[in-house]
Amino acid sequence: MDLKKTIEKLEAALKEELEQVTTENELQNIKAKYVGKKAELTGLMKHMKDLPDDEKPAFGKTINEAKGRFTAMIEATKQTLHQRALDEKLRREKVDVTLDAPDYRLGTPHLLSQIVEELEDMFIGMGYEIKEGPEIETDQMNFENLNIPKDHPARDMQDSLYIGEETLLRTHTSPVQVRTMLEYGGTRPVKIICPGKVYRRDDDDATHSHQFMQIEGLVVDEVTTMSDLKGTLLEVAREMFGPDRQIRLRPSYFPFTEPSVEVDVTCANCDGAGCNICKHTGFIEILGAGMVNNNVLRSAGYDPERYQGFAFGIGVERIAMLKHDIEDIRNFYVNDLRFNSQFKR
Ligand code: FA5
Repeated sequence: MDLKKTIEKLEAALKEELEQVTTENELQNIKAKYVGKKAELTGLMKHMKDLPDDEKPAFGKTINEAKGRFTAMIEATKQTLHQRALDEKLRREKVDVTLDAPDYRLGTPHLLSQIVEELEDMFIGMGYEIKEGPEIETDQMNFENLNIPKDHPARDMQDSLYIGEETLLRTHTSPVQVRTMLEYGGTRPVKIICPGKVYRRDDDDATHSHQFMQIEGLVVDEVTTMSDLKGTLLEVAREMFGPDRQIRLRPSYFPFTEPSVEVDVTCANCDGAGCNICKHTGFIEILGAGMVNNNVLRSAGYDPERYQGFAFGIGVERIAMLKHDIEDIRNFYVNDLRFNSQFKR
């Protein structure tokens, strides 16, 4: 047997197989075939016993050297395969940092919530507490305690949605004022605002909705005057419509206030000169207000000889519409993102 030739043949065959190999599993099989226990190369050692003693060391050495070479060739291929797999993985997972980021749609509070929050911040700054109450109210709280008995014509001013004989969806947030006065029991001053949803049997149109939002305010103290009310409402007008706004109080009627006023603000569009928006009056109506009627104070346990109060009720949609020139109140309720997303905070 020509050992050298046999090894050369094996080496050539191994080389060819290593050039073809693509996976580590295949490489494992090749390793077993060429340098494993049952490999042809390993089997050549069996011929050693037939050789004269002086040839044995060289024969063994040649086989061991070949085994070392074969193993090194296999190991090098293993490294190549490994590197190739790594390159492929990196290529697949490559991040193109020059690509545009995905367009995430960031949410924003609804315009009505924004206006409520702005007004809440302003009133908290003036020492008011925020009070909330139930949307399903008793006739007693919604009307009777506000000086509107059952047969009173003023009930027609607020068409109501009754749920039972004595329960209804509140038509305004004024019952929260009643509840707070009753809670305080006529013994301590009140300074609150009540934001929330209210409901009326109004037909929906561009300026009316059967459900809308109000913020009402109530201050009851030992010395509370109409000029306090006026100063407070001027602050509201300036916070909402800009620092140069003026207000005007017009006599009005609410059963729960006496005297009652309607409050107009100078038109932000024409600055009071008169334009289409303010119907050439220079003013736009924004809310109702007045000094709390003595009957209301009395029925909540406050002595009108000692306490006076003022109250006001703001329609939140109305403010939002004036502030942002929105023509139809129904835009607030249809959840059209094209509308809502215009009012990013
Ligand atoms: C009241 O609800 C009184 N409680 C306000 C008040 C409180 C006056 C304290 C005096 C003292 P009025 O019905 O005018 O008043 O409603 C107040 C505001 O709610 C109106 O100025 C208007 O902006 C808004 N509003 C009334 N009805 C509707 C409706 N159907 N849709 C949208 N907004 C409305």
